[in-house]
Amino acid sequence: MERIYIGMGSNLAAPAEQLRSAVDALAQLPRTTLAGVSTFYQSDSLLPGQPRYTNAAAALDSLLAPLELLDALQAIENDQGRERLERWGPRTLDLDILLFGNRLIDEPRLKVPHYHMQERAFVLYPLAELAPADLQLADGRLLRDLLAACPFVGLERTPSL
Ligand code: A4P
Ligand code: MG
Repeated sequence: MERIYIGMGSNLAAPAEQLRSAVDALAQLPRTTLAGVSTFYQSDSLLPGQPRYTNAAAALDSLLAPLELLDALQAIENDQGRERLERWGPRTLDLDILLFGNRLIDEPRLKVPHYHMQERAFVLYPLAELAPADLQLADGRLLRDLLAACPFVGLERTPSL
């Protein structure tokens, strides 16, 4: 059993509803227990001209292998109507594997820890609600140091239920 943290984001088609549906789908994954869900947060898109995002994090305890989990997450994205028209385009649902146990993964389809997490308040602050205060990433970085370097700016808590 490994502890996995998932970053969730949506900026189309009722984003908070999308995240709620995604949480339900995560809870149904085989050989997996949903261990927690963060507050939902709204923020502006990193790319101008897109609708605002709603983001959250989820914690899973799972026996799935990393690529099995990635396949399952992409199936959930597709079920919720994700269309990959352009990289970084608006999306009904984006599910990213932030951390997978204590693994460093560098495969063509999967890089863990997730490459941009350190720059993104909308990833780090939800994650910090679920992870232990002294969490150390597989590459040695401390979550606390990433948070200290990434101000809580532009995030707005939003009702999650
Ligand atoms: N992939 C590699 N590593 C991972 C991982 N750790 N988790 C591969 C999940 N997937 C991973 O992802 C492209 C490919 O990345 C996958 O096929 C998988 O094999 P994608 O989700 O299809 O494409 P994407 O989301 O358009 O690209 P990317 O790089 O994931 O975009 P980001 O970084 O997610 O940025 N602003 C706010 N406020 N909130 C947001 O959530 N998100 C984006 C999208 C831009 N601006 C935003 C937000
Ligand atoms: Mg993604």
